[in-house]
Amino acid sequence: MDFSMNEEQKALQKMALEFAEKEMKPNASKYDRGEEFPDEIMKKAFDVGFITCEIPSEYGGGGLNHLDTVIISEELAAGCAGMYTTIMASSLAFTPIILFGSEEQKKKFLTPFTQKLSYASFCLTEREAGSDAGALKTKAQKKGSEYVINGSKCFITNGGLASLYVVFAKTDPQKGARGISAFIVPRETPGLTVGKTEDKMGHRASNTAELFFDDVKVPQENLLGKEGIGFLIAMKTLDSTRAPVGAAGVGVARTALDHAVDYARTRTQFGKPIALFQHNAFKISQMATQINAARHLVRHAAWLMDQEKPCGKESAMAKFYGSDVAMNVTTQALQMFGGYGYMKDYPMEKLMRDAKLLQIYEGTNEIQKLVISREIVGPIKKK
Ligand code: COS
Repeated sequence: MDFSMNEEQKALQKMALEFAEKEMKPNASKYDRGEEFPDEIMKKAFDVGFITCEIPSEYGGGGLNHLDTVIISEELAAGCAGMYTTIMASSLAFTPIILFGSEEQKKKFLTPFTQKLSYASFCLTEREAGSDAGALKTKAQKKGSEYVINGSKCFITNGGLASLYVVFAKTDPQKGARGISAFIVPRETPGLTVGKTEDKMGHRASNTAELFFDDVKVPQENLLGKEGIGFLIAMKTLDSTRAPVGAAGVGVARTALDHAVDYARTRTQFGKPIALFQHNAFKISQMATQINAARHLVRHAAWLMDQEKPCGKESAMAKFYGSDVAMNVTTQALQMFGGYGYMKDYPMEKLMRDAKLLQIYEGTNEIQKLVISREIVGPIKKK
């Protein structure tokens, strides 16, 4: 086993860390408070290639593998989880095209993202179909050489800004999950409208919106793969994008621990720095150990993907453990700050709010546990 990073990965990590320190951290609070979209930072993120880092190089992207991506994800989320979400949400929408798109679709739909800053959205979730993704109700009816899409989607990251949407819809409602298909829908398509922008607890520098599809017509060339494999496309995509969410958890937790250690070294109570109290020393050790364990799970899942080995269980483990560590560490670290941790003048409360969403999006942690247990237990015949 070799846990060391190669020279390229070290350079990537350095670049992402410097970007997070210089561009993200100093501006994180401003964009969070105003729930403002960080246009300026995203322009810079585009220029250095983060937004298109996963698009294969033949279409103009960075062509990074999964291990590279989780290394970057940790650094960017350590800078600001909201901005990280904006950057990586486009990758979530690129992934189904990368995995299942034809050569023509990849050229036509991925290349423009590498030439000019724009965003993409992955549109699976609906009001009545969150964890139960197979129950989605948006329909796509074949009429001649077109599909006509009707329905709505919610909680769509980049939803209000995207120039391209990957939309999951039922082409055969009788067939349940096997009746779902995936479509590439450009923003300017008539009938596609953006609804309410959500006012969120955390990740406030990211845009989350509702979408409506009212007789939205797309040519049959925009179908990804073939009819009926939409659910498989969504699941394969999520298998490959969940480890980066775990990595984001590691990044958020790491920043919280760094602040807590700095504070504990300098804050004096009862005549000595609070880091010298055994209670805090134990907390610091536990937080650091959890962060290390989460990072290993994340990198192992990414490594499996790069080897094209099965990784559904490991990706789910990386996602749920990494985000649980973020929640636990931010809560413990805030507690060490006492009253100061609760105040908006300090970075701790934002980190704790941001950690929460990592336990929910890209599949709740309860869904991750279901995925893991199903693989361990295997099929059971009901009596
Ligand atoms: N890879 C390949 N195929 C998969 C798969 C995977 N990871 N997961 C499921 N499938 C296949 C199954 O093998 C099954 O195929 P068959 O119909 O050929 O038997 C089909 O998909 C249906 O699977 P299953 O019966 O397990 O579906 P369920 O409705 O029970 O749901 C979960 C499965 C819960 C895992 C799924 O609904 C899920 O991931 N939900 C969370 C959605 C989510 O993450 N939303 C976040 C929004 S995106 S930000």
